[in-house]
Amino acid sequence: MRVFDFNSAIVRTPGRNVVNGLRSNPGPSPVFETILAEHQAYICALQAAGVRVTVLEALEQFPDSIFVEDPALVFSEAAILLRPGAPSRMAEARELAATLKARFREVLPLSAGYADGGDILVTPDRVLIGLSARTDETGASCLQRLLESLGMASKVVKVPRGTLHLKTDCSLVDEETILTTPELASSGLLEGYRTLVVTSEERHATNALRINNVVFIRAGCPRTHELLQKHGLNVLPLSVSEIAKIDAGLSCMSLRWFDRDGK
Ligand code: CIR
Repeated sequence: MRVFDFNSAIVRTPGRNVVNGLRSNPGPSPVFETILAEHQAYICALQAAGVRVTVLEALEQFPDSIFVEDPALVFSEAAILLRPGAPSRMAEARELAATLKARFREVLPLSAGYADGGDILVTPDRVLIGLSARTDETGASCLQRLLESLGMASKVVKVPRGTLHLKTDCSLVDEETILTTPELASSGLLEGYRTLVVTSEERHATNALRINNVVFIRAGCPRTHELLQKHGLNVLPLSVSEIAKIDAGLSCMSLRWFDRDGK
């Protein structure tokens, strides 16, 4: 089984308050109805790729709670409840606990520090953990211990300054290959992987999402589309223009795993 073979996912419906999600840049607020449409298209794309999607109800008190990738990390064997680094997002992990306990034999809590799922890139032989404004050294080493207890190797890397999460700038598109920015590709941080490098104009295309035999990419990135196609990949562009206004992309809107019991 490949690390991007998934048959199950969890997403959360955006609440109206999603337009007040955290953002690093000022600018026009996203339009709620368009976020909802982008989210719905994302769910349909997951389903069309062969994934059974559980849709959780909106949480109005947590504007960023549609980004379920950040408060948890899931594998076939177990789930880990993380500790998101933004104070307004901390309690989102608690809101996911019951859902995860109903689906996973083991749900392990991160006991100290902070770690966001957006900083965790799962690759076939190791899990990369990015240190960022959201993930600190204590959280990263706690996570390393939990991963070790699950039989997984990991490596801690530094996310470039000014980048929200590790996966803002890179995504695994096949078992050896990472789609990334020119800076990350030349930084040495992704040593051991083949890199496909986006152009500077399309640097926002690096948060792609491989699901089974398809790679979701952000719509409006023709050169990245071509790059991936030339690499032999089946590419599906999805619009995230409104979600991007609150610093989000494609990986953050779901938790994905392969459920071996097919529950
Ligand atoms: C935040 O700043 O936490 C949200 N507005 C965006 C989170 C995006 N998460 C992700 O890419 N994993």
